[in-house]
Amino acid sequence: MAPSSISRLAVMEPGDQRVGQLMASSFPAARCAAFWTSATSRCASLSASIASEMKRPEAVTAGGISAEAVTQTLAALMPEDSIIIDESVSFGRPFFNGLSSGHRHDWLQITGGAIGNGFPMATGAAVACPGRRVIALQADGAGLFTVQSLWTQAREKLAVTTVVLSNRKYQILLGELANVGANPGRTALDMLDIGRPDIDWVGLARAFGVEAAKAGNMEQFTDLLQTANERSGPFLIELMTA
Ligand SMILES: Cc1ncc(C[n+]2csc(CCOP(=O)(O)OP(=O)(O)O)c2C)c(N)n1
Ligand SMILES: [Mg+2]
Repeated sequence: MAPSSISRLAVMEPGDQRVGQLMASSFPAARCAAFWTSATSRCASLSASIASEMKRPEAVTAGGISAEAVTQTLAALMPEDSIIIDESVSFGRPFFNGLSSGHRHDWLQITGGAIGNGFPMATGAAVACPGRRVIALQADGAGLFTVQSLWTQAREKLAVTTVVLSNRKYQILLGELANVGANPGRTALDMLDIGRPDIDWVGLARAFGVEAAKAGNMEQFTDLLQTANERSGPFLIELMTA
């Protein structure tokens, strides 16, 4: 959101209906998010009874980062009534099924082909639902479209944990090239690479006023997720996924 929209949002009280209206008018994906919030809340009692029958896994405290290990830690540690924002693009394929063994939660995800709605959706969800922790699973390239949302999260002291999936590339598009049998040259590969220089997500978050730290292995990720859970405001974890 542009800074002008952010300041309009800032004068409203958390939970104010107008926040949803503003989000819907200034960011079309938020309209879909509002729909899903309503749909998922209707399923809450059903998912609660299913979740209570499932055994919650243990957090992973050793080893390298993998999508399965991250899923397990998230399922183990996400607080009751978390709101999960999924813009994990290529990394998070096990997230949806795997997190069903965690506490009862709601799930909001990218609703179409256009990327970049993760950060604003997390921000809007936190404004709409004070008292609940939002956990945003955010691919790095997509996150760069709307990273200024972090400033809103800091200003409004929103309870958002962002996990940036930092592979420093447009991994899914590399996969699409492989799927069509392309043999990309240097120029094509450079277009799908967002390294050189590497983006310092911890520095970026701090610049917007959000506490942040980097996780290079599962021990660090599990520690940082516990730390984030203890915060009342926003926290960003740069998770090194490649
Ligand atoms: C608004 C918009 N711009 C560009 C694209 C094209 N696009 C699709 S996926 C993608 C890269 C996603 O990269 P990242 O978010 O880092 O996820 P990863 O593939 O690394 O998991 C891009 C640029 C799009 N879908 N929507
Ligand atoms: Mg990426």
